[in-house]
Amino acid sequence: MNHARSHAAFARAKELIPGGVNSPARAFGGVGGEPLFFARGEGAYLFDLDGNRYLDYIGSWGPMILGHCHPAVTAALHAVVDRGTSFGAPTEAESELAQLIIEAVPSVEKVRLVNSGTEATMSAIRLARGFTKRDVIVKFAGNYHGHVDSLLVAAGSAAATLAVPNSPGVTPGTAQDTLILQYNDCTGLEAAFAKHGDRIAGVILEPVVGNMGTVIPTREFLTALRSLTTKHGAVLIFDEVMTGFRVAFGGAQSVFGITPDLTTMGKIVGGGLPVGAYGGRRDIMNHILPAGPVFQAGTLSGNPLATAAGIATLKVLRDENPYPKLEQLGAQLAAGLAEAATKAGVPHSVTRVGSMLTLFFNAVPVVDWSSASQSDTARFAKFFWGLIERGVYFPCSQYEALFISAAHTPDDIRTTIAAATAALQG
Ligand code: KE4
Repeated sequence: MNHARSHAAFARAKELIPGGVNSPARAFGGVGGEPLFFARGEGAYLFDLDGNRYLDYIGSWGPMILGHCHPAVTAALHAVVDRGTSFGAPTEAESELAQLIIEAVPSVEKVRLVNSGTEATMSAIRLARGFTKRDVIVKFAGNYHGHVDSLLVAAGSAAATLAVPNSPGVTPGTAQDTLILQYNDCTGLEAAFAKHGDRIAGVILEPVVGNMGTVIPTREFLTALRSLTTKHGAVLIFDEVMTGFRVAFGGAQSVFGITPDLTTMGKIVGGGLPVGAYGGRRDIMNHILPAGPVFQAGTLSGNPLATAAGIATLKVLRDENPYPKLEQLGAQLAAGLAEAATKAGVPHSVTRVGSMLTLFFNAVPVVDWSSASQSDTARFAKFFWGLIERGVYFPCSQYEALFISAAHTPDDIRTTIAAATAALQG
């Protein structure tokens, strides 16, 4: 495949933008080589600058659950763009999107719209601290919640010791109020609450992890989270930026039947435009300015174009219910990838919830970061490029989930499995 125009575009971008990309996830750091530059998307497909067509399994890292250029979304944008792109004043569209979110996610009684998943999680953490008047936030290794200073941290020296920064620019003072535990570790969770329970403002987690590859919580873990946070008066925050409207219309909380106190959202809720949201219990949300004292603001929050795309997307999901189809396509792809890896004699496991899944090049069951991090990333990189050469675009890291859209077909899945089989034999 010819990638000459992507190569030239990358050379130019590197002179203008740090690393030539506006988000490191796009830089192909996990697979080597240079990132592809794209010209357009259409349904399940992306087209790069050199005209190569790919079946797209990144879907903009989750938002494009309907596929690219869904007619309802593009029509909604055309209908509003001539009325003005931003007013910095309330519009009815914001209440319409808020109502759609509240009707879809029962634990959300009130919701605030922001511009990204990071803003949503940053605000939810500040709110949990303001509501409880406590400082400590618990997170889990391998969970990513955006580039929030207090969550860009590494585990302390031993379990249940407070964290240290894992990025320059994050101060020890910021990191010291964060506790990192192991995902699916009920014992560690109980020990942390026993030691710090009266200081824990909130616990934030991905209720299905996508950011170490797809990792599924045990029922015991989710039950322990809910009971311990309730017992100690800590806020349980489900970061559903990725899982919201992805694994089900009501998010992971509707799949597992666990009710968090706050939920953060992003990606799909904006239909590909910049929307984040955080919402939950009315008594907590009413602490947010101007209803309450906890500060949070944003010039473009609830932007008319972004809310139009979000409303159109959620209405299609609500009224056309593509989830049974997404479940079938997900099961078909997961089985096909597992069969291809078995045929190739490659140690692997596949984890999946609905239309988000991961093929781990790993002989052990992946249940947390310590098992995920044993994956064979070199083999993944070879597999990734073998798929690119066959017109299939998987996430450019072993530690990301792939996403199937409602625009994919069973034939697309068969094509993908054939490409994976060939790539693994190569
Ligand atoms: P954004 O600020 O990127 O909109 O959302 C941050 C975020 C928060 N919570 C979860 C569970 C997330 O997955 C994310 C962002 N996900 C990454 C990819 N796994 C976005 C890709 C990127 O960083 O470019």
